[in-house]
Amino acid sequence: MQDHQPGDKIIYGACQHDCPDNCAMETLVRDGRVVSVKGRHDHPFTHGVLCAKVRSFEKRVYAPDRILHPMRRIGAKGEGRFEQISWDDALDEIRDRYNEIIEQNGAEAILPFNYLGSQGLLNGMHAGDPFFNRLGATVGERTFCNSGASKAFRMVCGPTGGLDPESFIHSKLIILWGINVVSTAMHHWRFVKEAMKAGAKLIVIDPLRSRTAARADWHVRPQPGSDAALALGLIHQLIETGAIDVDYVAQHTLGFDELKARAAEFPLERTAAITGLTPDDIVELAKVYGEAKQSAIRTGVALERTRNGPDAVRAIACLPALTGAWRHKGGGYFQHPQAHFPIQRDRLTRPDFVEEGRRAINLFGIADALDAKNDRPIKALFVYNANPITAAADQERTVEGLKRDDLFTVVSEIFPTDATDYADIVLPATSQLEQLDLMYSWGHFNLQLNQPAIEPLGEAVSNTELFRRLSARMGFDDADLQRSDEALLRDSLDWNAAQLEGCSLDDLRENGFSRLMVGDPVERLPHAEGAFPTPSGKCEFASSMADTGGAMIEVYRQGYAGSEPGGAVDPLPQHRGTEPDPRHAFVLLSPKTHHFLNSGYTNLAAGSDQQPLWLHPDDADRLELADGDMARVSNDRGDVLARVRVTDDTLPGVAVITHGYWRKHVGGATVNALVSHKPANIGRAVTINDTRVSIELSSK
Ligand SMILES: Nc1nc2c(c(=O)[nH]1)N[C@H]1C(S)=C(S)[C@@H](COP(=O)(O)OP(=O)(O)OC[C@H]3O[C@@H](n4cnc5c(=O)[nH]c(N)nc54)[C@H](O)[C@@H]3O)O[C@H]1N2
Ligand SMILES: Nc1nc2c(c(=O)[nH]1)N[C@H]1C(S)=C(S)[C@@H](COP(=O)(O)OP(=O)(O)OC[C@H]3O[C@@H](n4cnc5c(=O)[nH]c(N)nc54)[C@H](O)[C@@H]3O)O[C@H]1N2
Ligand SMILES: [Mo]
Repeated sequence: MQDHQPGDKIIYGACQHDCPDNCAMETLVRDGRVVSVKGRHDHPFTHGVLCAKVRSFEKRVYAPDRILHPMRRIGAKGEGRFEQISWDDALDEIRDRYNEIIEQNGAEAILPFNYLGSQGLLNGMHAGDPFFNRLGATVGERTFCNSGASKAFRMVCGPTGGLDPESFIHSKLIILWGINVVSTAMHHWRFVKEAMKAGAKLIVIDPLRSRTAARADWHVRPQPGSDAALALGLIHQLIETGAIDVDYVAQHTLGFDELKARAAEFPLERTAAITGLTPDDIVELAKVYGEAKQSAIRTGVALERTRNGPDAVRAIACLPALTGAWRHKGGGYFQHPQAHFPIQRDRLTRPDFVEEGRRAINLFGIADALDAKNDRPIKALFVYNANPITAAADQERTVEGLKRDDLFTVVSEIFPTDATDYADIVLPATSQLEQLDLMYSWGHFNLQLNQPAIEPLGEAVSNTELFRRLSARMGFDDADLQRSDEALLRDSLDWNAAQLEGCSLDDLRENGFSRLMVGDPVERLPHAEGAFPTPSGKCEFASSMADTGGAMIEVYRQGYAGSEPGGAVDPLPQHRGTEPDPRHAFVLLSPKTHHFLNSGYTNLAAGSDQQPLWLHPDDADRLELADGDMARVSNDRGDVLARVRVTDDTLPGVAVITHGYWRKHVGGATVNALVSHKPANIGRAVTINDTRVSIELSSK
């Protein structure tokens, strides 16, 4: 324990990172400096524990490589050489260049690239939306994460938070499906462990032996992208063996006969052939799931990342309604609780500034937009809360685009990333300890206020302040563009919503967090009596939202998760097969790295100068590659050098390079040089886990 001294202050906050857990933090401040950052023990979900990354958050805040002043490029693009300039000069230059571009090419030649570097309601994804919408910029469509899975889930169950992650303690069977909870949602693990201590069985369904899979009672290892077939095969077995809750199905579901017919296309042998599992495994899995009525399923974002991914989520979402698991404590499915947070996205984004027909560009495919050969290439790129080089597809083409002399790039950042190296102007951003924010969570049902613990370092500004400054400099007079952080706090949620009964900003200032009024985490049975928030009020096995690909759920033009109608999709889940590519022997997965947060912390973590390549021993033998060899991993899009780790943590034919490494650390391309922008049919989700590659010994 840190000794407290007179004058010390404890400030309540909440982690900003793009992670479901959204930890409650307390910062000890002495003489205006952070002494330590700890987890709050009284938080019902995160319980005083911070992850390995955030435990030393003060090191991140005071890191020597923090960007603290505005800078102008003096070297070539990519070199990363800058001179310090004043905020005034930086804002003037941006205004002048934007006005020039608007005059010559139109405002749609300007594109914001942003995502969830901060996931605060103030400083996160929407911080710049009103500014860019007012400017007339192209709308950046952000489908990096969960946009397919959340729509798929909603097409079946509607916008419901589903099973409370805290009520997993009551489960007798827990299935963690395509999620590595121990690394990516570690605070949920405590609840899973508690259930296991009380006798629950844990099944992990994952091609890889992740940290979570290694702790399972049973690790089921299907081929990547085969989960829709597996879930449909399970549905077929459940129906065939009479393991379904006939009464629940009759009262609370829609389209059982159609689902039954679809599932009949997945008899044992076919399901086994597609998934690589044995028929016995599939029979056993259906038996265990059918028998355990108190069965909880959680899926990760990873499950959506193939062309079959969203349909896998749809098929899985049918399971707890078929067995009637929703009737029982600890029974059901947890996908995403966001629907319960009464976020007023229209107030945050001002979609009314966007006229009909405004261009929208999917940011995962930014390489196309930056391509000089594009009919209407982007002339100005504004990056904040994101890193287009590490997050998006087609890294080499993205980098080529960023080198264009006629592209004016501004990057607002905390650290000198690969992306800042290509900026014309770099702007310094505050860390979470230097800013006010309101945090929702995508892993539990608590709202949290993050209060600033210290003054901004150097000349860093929060994203809200950044866009106030830019709006003023552009001469925009709409009052919303000058909203104070306090006004934004009030606007960001519907404070009169039932979920916020008894919760006010004053309470949050005092206590830091408040659980949403969505029922007791232990007693709560959200769908015991059906009551699904779908058009039919039922769990829709055959979705009534299929004619718009689920897009009707997100009709607002907020550049969020695919706002254009998605086009009709099959009302029922289907396994749509994989596209064979005979030229490349390996499927490449790029899951999260335990010690990074996407591409964050990479500069602070040891050993981030080499990307690991996991290879199964059979493949390593065949390719004559040994542990520690440098391998060249390649396809049409690029080449990546990575250090071989021979391990049966992966399957034969499945190679792995974990996500988040920086080009400048590894001295070349990172994994996104190999992935393509090929959106899935639902939510235009990314399909990065369909990537195919060849592997050979590198001469380097
Ligand atoms: N430590 C850490 N935590 C993080 C992050 C981080 O970078 N680092 N990132 C945060 C973010 S933005 C997100 S979206 C979440 C993601 O959280 P997760 O979805 O848990 O993330 P991943 O590690 O990408 O994937 C989890 C597992 O899915 C498996 N998988 C991949 N493809 C398939 C498939 O087709 N079928 C099945 N059954 N399994 C598959 C992978 O092998 C992997 O072990 O994590 C958040 N938390
Ligand atoms: N191959 C592969 N590609 C992937 C994924 C994968 O697993 N594999 N995951 C996908 C997923 S799930 C996601 S969510 C995306 C993540 O993509 P991004 O959201 O782009 O995530 P990061 O790469 O971490 O970049 C966030 C940047 O924001 C900066 N930042 C943080 N807070 C602030 C702030 O308050 N202000 C400003 N101005 N900047 C800030 C951080 O320093 C960091 O450099 O990547 C996607 N791409
Ligand atoms: Mo994500």
